[in-house]
Amino acid sequence: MDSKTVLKAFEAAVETYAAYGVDVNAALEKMKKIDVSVHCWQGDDVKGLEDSGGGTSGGILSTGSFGGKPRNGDELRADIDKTMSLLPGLKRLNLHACYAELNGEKVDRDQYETRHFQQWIDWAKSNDVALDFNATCFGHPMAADNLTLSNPDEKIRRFWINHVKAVRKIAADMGKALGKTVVNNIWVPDGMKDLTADRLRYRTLLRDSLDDILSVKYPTEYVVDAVESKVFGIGVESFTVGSHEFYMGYVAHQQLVGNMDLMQTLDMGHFHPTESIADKVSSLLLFNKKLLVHVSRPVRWDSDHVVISDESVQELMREIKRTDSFDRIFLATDFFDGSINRIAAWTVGLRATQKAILGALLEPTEHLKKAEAAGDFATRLALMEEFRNLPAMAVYNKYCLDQGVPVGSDYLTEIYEYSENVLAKR
Ligand code: RNT
Ligand code: ZN
Repeated sequence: MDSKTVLKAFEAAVETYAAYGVDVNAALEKMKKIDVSVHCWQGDDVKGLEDSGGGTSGGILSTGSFGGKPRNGDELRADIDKTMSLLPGLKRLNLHACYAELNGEKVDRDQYETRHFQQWIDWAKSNDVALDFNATCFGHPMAADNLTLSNPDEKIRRFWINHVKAVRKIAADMGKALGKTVVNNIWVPDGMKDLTADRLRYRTLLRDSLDDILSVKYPTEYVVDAVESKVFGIGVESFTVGSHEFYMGYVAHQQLVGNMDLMQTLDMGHFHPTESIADKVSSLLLFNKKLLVHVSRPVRWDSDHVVISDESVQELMREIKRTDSFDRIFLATDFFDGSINRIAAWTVGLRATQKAILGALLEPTEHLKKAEAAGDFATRLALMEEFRNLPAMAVYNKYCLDQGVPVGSDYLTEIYEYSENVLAKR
C-alpha cells in the first residue's frame, strides 16, 4: 500500500475519532509501549531443540506438515527474525525450556542451566528483545502418564519440581542479563482421562509441589511467575488437576504467605466455549497486582488456531482498555498451526492481536460509561455498535508505516520471498 493512501486514510480517521473526543496520537503513544510476547513454539510446531524428541503431549496438539520447518536453533532464530521484522513495536519472545540447545551434551530437563540458553540470551541482547520463559512439563518420557507435579510417584514428581526450579533460576538469570523482567509461566498437563476417585490427592500434591518450587525467591525485577489453569485436554477429558478454581485458590494462598507477585494466566482456549475471558479481568484485577493472558483462538476445543482479531480478542482488549490496565496485563500469543506457512501464521496472529489492542485504545470509552451511568442503555448499545467499525485499521496502517514495517497484507510478499530463498532450501 503506498504511503499517500495510508496518510490520507489516517487523516480522515484522526478527524472521525476527534469527533468523539479521542486523541489518536495519544493512543499511538500508548501503543508503542505495549508489547506482545511472541511464542517461539509456532515456529516448529512445539518440537523443541533438545536432542531427545520433545514435541507435544498432555492434551496439546499441533497439526499440519507444511514444509520448511526449522531444524535447529539458528534456523528457528532466523524465522523469528523474519517474523519480527514484519511486526511494529517493542519486541518480546516467549521461550519454552524444550528450546534448550544442548549441543550434544547428555543432560535432562531437571539439570538444565542458563548456559543451555546462552545462544537465546545473546540473540535477545543483540536484537533488543525481551524474553519470557516456560517450564516444559510435557513431551517427555517422565510425563507419559500425564501426571507431573501431581504425580504420586515421588521420583517423577521430584524430577518435575527440579525442572521447574531449574527453569525459574534460568529465567532469573535471563532477566538479569537482559535488564528486562522475564515472565515465567507454569503450565502442567496433569489430569486423567476418566472419572477420578481421589481428586483431592492430586491437587494436594500439586499444591505441595508449587509451594516447594516457589519457596525459592528471586528479585521481581528479574522474574515474575504465573500459573496457568485449564478446563480439559485431549486424553485428560475428565479431570484437570490445575483447574481455574485450583489456581485462583493457589494464588490467594501464596498471597497469604506474602507472595503478592504470583500471577494467574488466563488462556483464551482454557475455558468453556461460551465463557468470556474479558469478563474475568476486572475480578482478577481487584485481587491481583498483575495477570498474564495467552491470546489464542479455540475452534470447538482448545485447538490453538492462529489468532485473528475476532470478537473474543477484541472484547478482551476493550476490557483491558476500559479498566485502564494495559500496564498490569502481560499479553502473550499461544497458538500453533503447522498446516500453513509458519511465518505467515505468526505474523497474522501477532498483527491481529496488535490491531485489537489499538482498536481498544482508540475506543471512545467515556461515552459508553457516561450512557451507562445515566441508565441510558439504548445509547450504550447503539454507541458500542457504532464504535465497532471506527477506522482503527487506518491508524494501524499508519503505525506500521511509522515503524518501517509493511502496511496491510504487503508483508505477504516478503514472506513468500523468504519462503523461496530460505524455507524451500531446507
Ligand atoms: C497448553 C497451554 C500452554 C501451552 C504452551 C506450549 O494448553 O496453553 O500454555 O500451549 O505452554
Ligand atoms: Zn497457554
